[in-house]
Amino acid sequence: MSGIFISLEGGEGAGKSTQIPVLSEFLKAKGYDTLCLREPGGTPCAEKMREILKEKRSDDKLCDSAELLLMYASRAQLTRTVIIPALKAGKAVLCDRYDLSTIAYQGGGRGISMDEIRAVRKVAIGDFKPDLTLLFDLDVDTGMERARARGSADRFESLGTDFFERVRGTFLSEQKADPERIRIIDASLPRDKVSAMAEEIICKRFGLR
Ligand code: Z5A
Repeated sequence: MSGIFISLEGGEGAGKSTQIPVLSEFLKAKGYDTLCLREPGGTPCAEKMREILKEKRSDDKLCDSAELLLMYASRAQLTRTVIIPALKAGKAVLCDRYDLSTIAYQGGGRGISMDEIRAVRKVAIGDFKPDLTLLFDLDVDTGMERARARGSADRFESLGTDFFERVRGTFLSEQKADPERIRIIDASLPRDKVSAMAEEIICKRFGLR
């Protein structure tokens, strides 16, 4: 595949969605045709799964296994019908969250074992992974404050501080285990500094000038 696949990861309010259009413009200026996606979602079917995943309801609470399976159903659909064809066409694909979010949220946050996650991942996407993951790291309180300022909370945003501390801890330990592919960015910095750090990492990783 001749394209490049970059995922953006981090806790809520870390600034991923803010950076995606900036990085897309940056990559366009380097000559890439870009495609910006988000997870869960990104195709009409996967967006329906996203709705179920984000909806807060008291009559039929989503159990942890259903949540895991839906995350991977959405990822399978997006990966196989959109991401892989785009990479084959030479595009730069930027995705707001990908597989590392499942390890952090369903693994670290919910407590689902890595053996179970690996088994479902194998069916959904096999060994496919991003070429580069930018991990936007931010302390939980600041992230929650930023997200709260946006308005009403969805099913994930309503989870407590302990949950998000576990998520952050898992992101950081995964980064330590694979530091070449997962690159950390201090998301507490001003937006333009965050963009500059991300652009520098992308240039080094893909040999861009
Ligand atoms: N989830 C999961 O559990 N398992 C999975 O496998 C996957 C996902 C793929 C998707 O929610 C939820 O699904 C997510 C995890 C779960 N839930 N949580 N939490 P989403 O897509 O709706 O939301 P999100 O991915 O969590 O994004 P977010 O909360 O919108 O965060 P963000 O995109 O990183 O932040 P942002 O929107 O760019 O910025 C937030 C605010 O901060 C905004 O007002 C910005 O203007 C401001 N901001 C941004 N950057 C800065 C800087 N540098 N300084 C100051 N202020 C800033």
